[in-house]
Amino acid sequence: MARITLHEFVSAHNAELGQPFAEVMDVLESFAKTIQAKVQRNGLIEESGDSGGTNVYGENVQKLDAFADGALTNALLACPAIHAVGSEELETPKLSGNGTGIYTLTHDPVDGSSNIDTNLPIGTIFGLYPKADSVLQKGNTLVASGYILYGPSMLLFYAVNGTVNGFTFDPDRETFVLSYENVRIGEKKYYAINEGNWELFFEEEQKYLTTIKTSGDFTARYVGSMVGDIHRTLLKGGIFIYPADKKHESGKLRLLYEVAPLSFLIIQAGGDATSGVINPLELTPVKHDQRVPIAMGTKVLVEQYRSFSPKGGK
Ligand code: AHM
Ligand code: MG
Repeated sequence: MARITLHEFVSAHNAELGQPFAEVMDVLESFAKTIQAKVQRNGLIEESGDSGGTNVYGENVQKLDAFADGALTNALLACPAIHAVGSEELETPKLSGNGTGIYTLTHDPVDGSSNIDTNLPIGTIFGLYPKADSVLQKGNTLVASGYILYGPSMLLFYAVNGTVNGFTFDPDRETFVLSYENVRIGEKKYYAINEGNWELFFEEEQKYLTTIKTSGDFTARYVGSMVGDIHRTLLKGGIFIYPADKKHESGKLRLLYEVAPLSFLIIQAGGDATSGVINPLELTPVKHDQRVPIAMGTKVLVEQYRSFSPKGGK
């Protein structure tokens, strides 16, 4: 029997969220296909390489970042279910003005940009919030969140109502089909952190890392694309960390676009997340590009990490 498609799954299992939620998921599916088509032609098409421009953080913008940001933001603004869109690449959030929207969606259109040119996994991260006066909402108000992973196969995972389900793009049917049902976080002990920053790490971080490494129980894995690292952490288990350090007092990753949506998903899959020693979903962003330190993974490993009293969180 043919596997259930994402569209069919949403109608059957998220019916209580009605047509607006189904519309948003349709937009995300369509966007994923557009980006996958570009990613597969990386180096062959115009949207390859560095754009020569910089974003609001002064970082280099890859052509794919700029293309993906426009494609997703515009598709969302045209969706009746959407009230506002915030994006990692946008200076300020955009309002749809359609009068029917009940959701705000935040996205990082292409996360892991430094991996685009080397054909390594990259991703899209999204968080779906109820409409509010501001996009600056606590992660605890998320209705749903998820990611698209552009890897050897394309995957879409999302969390809603306490469950996480994963879908694989089937090129024959040209649609996502259910491949990971009711995902619970794995139990392996992988750790993912950019240890190239060792000299910048605070003492607490160094003590923690020395402890887990001398235990002999852990294996290091680091893609450098958060979606790739979180996907492995979800399926296999482990801990992903991007801490505050002496150079980056709030870490690198953005609360609204990366940290809150992926923390929400990992927690719904039975894991845990911490910003310093604070739950990242309890933090109200003070600005849309706010960065926070983050560790997320299995409950046991996050608890162990927290016991070292890492810095940061506000
Ligand atoms: P980006 O949004 O500019 O792609 O940056 C975010 C990425 C994450 O995907 C990843 O976890 C992190 O940056 C890696 O940073 P580093 O190269 O400092 O290890
Ligand atoms: Mg990013």
